[in-house]
This record gives sequence, C-alpha cells and structure tokens, in this order.
Amino acid sequence: RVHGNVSRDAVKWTRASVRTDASDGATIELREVIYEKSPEGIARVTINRPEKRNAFTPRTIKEMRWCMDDARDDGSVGVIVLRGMGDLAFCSGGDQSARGEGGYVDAKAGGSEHTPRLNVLDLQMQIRRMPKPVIASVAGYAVGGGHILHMVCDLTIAADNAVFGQTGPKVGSFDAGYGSTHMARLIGQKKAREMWFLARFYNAIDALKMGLVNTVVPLAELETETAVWCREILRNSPTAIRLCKNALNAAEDGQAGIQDMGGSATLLFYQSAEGNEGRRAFLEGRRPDFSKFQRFP
Ligand code: S0N
Repeated sequence: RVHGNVSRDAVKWTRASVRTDASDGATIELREVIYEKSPEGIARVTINRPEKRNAFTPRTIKEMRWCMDDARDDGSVGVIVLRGMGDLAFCSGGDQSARGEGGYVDAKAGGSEHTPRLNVLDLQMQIRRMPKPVIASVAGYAVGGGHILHMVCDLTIAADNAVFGQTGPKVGSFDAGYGSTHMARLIGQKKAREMWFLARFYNAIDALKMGLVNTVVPLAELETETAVWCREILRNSPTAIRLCKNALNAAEDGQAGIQDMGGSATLLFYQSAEGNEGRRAFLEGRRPDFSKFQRFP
C-alpha cells in the first residue's frame, strides 16, 4: 500500500500564465517558452524554439525565470519539469545569432534587451535554489549552455535519442561556474576535462554510464516516464525533499548553500511553538518564556 505503483496515465496539462506585480493582475506575454501546470502539482516549462534546436536568447531566459518564479511561489506545485519543444533538442545553448560582439543580445526587442547579458547564470542559480525538485526531460540535443541547464536540474530523464556535450571551446565560449565545477562533481575530474577539452558529443547510454543522467527510456516513453518520476516525488514529504536538496547543494555551494539551507531551517522554526513564543511575547510586551521547550539531546 505504501509503495504501490503510481499511475502512468497522461498528465492533464493546462496552459498557465505568469502575472505581473501590477494590481490589475496583468499577465506577461510568453513568446519563447510554454508554461503549463497539471492539477496533480506538476509545472512544466518548455523552451519553444524548435527551429533553432531550442537555443536560448536573453528573452527565453527571462521568460523561463518568470515561470520558475511562479512555480516556486505556487503552493500547489511540487515538482517542475524542464524540456524543449519537439524530439530533436532539449536545448542547444546560447543562440549564436543573438550573440553580439560582447555577449548575448535580443535584437528583436527594444530597450535594455540590447544590452549584452549572460542571464542564463541567474537561471542556473534559480534552479539550484528552487525549494522543489526540477527534472530535465531530455529528448535530442542537450549541448552547450543547454547541457549545463540539464546538469543543474536535480534529475535528468533522457530519451534514447539524447545527445550530450559541451561545444564552448569550438564556438568561443565556456562556463567556468557550475558548467565546469558541478560537472566534475557529477562525472569526475578526468571525464569533465575530456568533455570540455575535446568537446565531443556523448549518446544517452554513455551519459548514463558517466552519471550525467538518472535513466534512459525510449523516446516514445519520455513523457510518461517523466510523469511517473514526478508522481513518485509528489507523494513524498516536500519538506524532507527540500532539506535534502539544500544539503546536497550546500556541500558544493559553500556559504551560499548554507544560507539556503539556513532559510529552510528558519522557515520550519517560524512554524514551531518555540519560535512563536518569541513573537507573541514581543507583541504582548512581556518577557518570553522558553522554559517549557525541551533541550533535545
Ligand atoms: C545542436 C546541433 C548539434 C544540432 O545539429 P543538427 O540537428 O544538424 O541541426 P542544425 O542544422 O545544425 O540546426 C538546425 C537549425 O538550428 C540552428 N541552431 C542550432 N543551434 C543553434 C544555436 N545554439 N544558436 C543559433 N542557432 C542554432 C541552426 O543554425 C539551424 O538553423 P537553419 O536551419 O536556419 O540553418 C547543432 O545545431 C549545433 O551544434 N548547434 C550549436 C551548439 C552550440 O555551439 N551552442 C552554443 C554553446 N555556447 C553556449 O551555449 C554558451 C552559453 C552559456 O550557456 C553560458 C554559460 C556560462 C557563461 C556564459 C554563457 C553565455 O551565455 O555565453
């Protein structure tokens, strides 16, 4: 009864929107990303640029960040899926046609989006700090900055047509942050150096053997298998999962990781009788009485 199989039924997706902070509740136009939610608590962010193998522009990243923010704040969401539109690519990294002389610019948009920026690093941090699991569901190419996006997700489910690799040394870019250091944690120093220095591509089975992905399934089963993993997560304790993610990150992220885990601890303490005794005493203008709270061994 406790460990029974979860349903393999299709997920009932509904298009979701992201609201601005404006009091009229206006929604933001999503042009390069599709955002969906299911009643069972799954949010799905799809990079929708299949004609470019789902390469991202600064605008794509901005839209993904809005969706991730919404998924974080929505208490009905327990797990987030990240994928690319179509079977050919999860994401092919930064859109090279949007790469100006000094970095990525969104030529189609006006205003500040003409400023070169590397906002994908903010998205990486956001996924790391998301207090809910983020699952990369990978069909086709996950290369360049797209490969790093799947690596910073908590779990990766790969279709058997998935291809992984870094292209930076070929196209004049690199990620000296998580893209290098987290990769080395995942697959080891020698393999990470191989992946970056040679810029080879690896198939799904190679990726599984290297510890880059959690499982490989036939392409036709990718969506179902991703749903099953989401459902298994959703029936487990959200707080236990949150703290485990905090701890696993903290071992790598130093002070920033400890701060994130500290935030979760404070969140729990605020909900305790002991935490509330301090708050109530202050509001009631009396000395707090912590004597009734046990000093656990
Ligand atoms: C993905 C590949 C292997 C697919 O090959 P395939 O199937 O033969 O298709 P193609 O014919 O090559 O592509 C189809 C159409 O899609 C366009 N396209 C594909 N990828 C991109 C791309 N990344 N940018 C722009 N366009 C792309 C093709 O041009 C083609 O268009 P048409 O039909 O009009 O000819 C293959 O396409 C490939 O190798 N792609 C390039 C992969 C790549 O080098 N990506 C960039 C790597 N660098 C980054 O991602 C850096 C960004 C980053 O994440 C980062 C991280 C840390 C710090 C900074 C940054 C930063 O932002 O710079």
